[in-house]
Amino acid sequence: MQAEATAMNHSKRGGKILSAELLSGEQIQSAVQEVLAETLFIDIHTHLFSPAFGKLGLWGIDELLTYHYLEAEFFRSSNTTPDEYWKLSKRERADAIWQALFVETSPISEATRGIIAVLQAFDLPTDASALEEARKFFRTQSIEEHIRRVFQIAGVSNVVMTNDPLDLEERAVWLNGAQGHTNFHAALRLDRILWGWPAHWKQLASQGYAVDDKAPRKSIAEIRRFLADWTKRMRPVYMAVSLTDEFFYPDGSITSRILGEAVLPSCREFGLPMSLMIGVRRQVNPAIRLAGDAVGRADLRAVENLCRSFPENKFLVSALSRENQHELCVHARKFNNLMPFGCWWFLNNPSIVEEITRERIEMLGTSFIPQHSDARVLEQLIYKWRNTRRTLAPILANAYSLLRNDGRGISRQDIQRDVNRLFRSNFENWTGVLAR
Ligand code: RAT
Ligand code: ZN
Repeated sequence: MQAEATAMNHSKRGGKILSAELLSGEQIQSAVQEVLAETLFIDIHTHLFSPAFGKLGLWGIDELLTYHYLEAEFFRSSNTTPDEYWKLSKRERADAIWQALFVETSPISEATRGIIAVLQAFDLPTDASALEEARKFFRTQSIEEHIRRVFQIAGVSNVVMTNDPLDLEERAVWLNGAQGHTNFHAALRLDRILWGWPAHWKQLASQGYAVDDKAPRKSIAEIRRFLADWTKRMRPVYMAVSLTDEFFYPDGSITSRILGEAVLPSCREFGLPMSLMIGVRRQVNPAIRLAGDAVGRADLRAVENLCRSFPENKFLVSALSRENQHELCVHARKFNNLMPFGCWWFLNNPSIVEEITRERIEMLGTSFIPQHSDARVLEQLIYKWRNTRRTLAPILANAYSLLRNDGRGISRQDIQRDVNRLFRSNFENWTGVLAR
């Protein structure tokens, strides 16, 4: 009787598996793939901009090819020196990169393969000797419609931008009124304030905030006033900073003081999480500009101290070093105000994403956010999310197969609930924002 009922549960009705039916071992894999393909994700950290920001929003083939991940690879495969390269126009740089990394070599690295996937998504030649056809295609797109199409192909509904209130171009747009795009959300990025204070406090002073280089108590109140003004203006979904591998809390530095006395109290006041991206080593090779940052292992006791000292604050944390991933999971088990997110930058490669995500599932179940794209150029959403889905499908399927072998049936509904949590509701609940 029971065997019969189980067989029924495994059966397909009219070819379609009903969502509450228990899946067989073979069905799990395709159900996971389908659910991942059909669920629209929230991309919680990008460097994209809504159309209101005009030229700040990057898209098209020349921007895609001059992505700093590809520039780093270009200098390894070309005799062009950085000095020579920076003298070229954007178009000439894109041509040089195409020639070196796509014509003279097979584009098998993660970042180069991504370009191929984007070209293929728009039915453009992936093996052309020049870029004219691709350029013509992008030239004829209108941005609003193109954004809709890219989001649809990428399977994302909402993206979070990175918004620097001290960037003059960006500031001008914000001062002009809200950016008002329902699918783009702001994140108040505080690098120049938190670690760049000595070089940037004057900008706040010139805007009428009574601050000085040492950020004494009086300045702290003024920084909070600045954060309140910008929170009102941007309506961010979180505040954020990227920190070096040497970051520690508390350490008596200006960064530590502004974080603990101004930023975190403001986050509490406005109900916003604080995103900490930890582990960059800035400009180890300044000659290659944006591509010149590296990675270092951080001391994540800083995160432990923050989560314990500020139990009312919520922290979204991404660590750049592979060596920090296990302890980040352990800290998340200790502190429920800590949400690990993403496989950031140098970690966003299938082999490493796989390792990190398996570990997170084993240690945290579904209480983490597996990935963000970090896209700088619109169409990167297509390949980055395609790769995430491809890498995650077997990992999730394996987790469900193990569970099934251990005695718990799995339905498509269960999978849908979990995928929603990982790629949507963990973020929605954490930020209190219900994405549309
Ligand atoms: O991944 C990147 O593109 C880096 O250059 C950084 O922008 C990093 O993601 C950051 O947000 O600081
Ligand atoms: Zn980023």
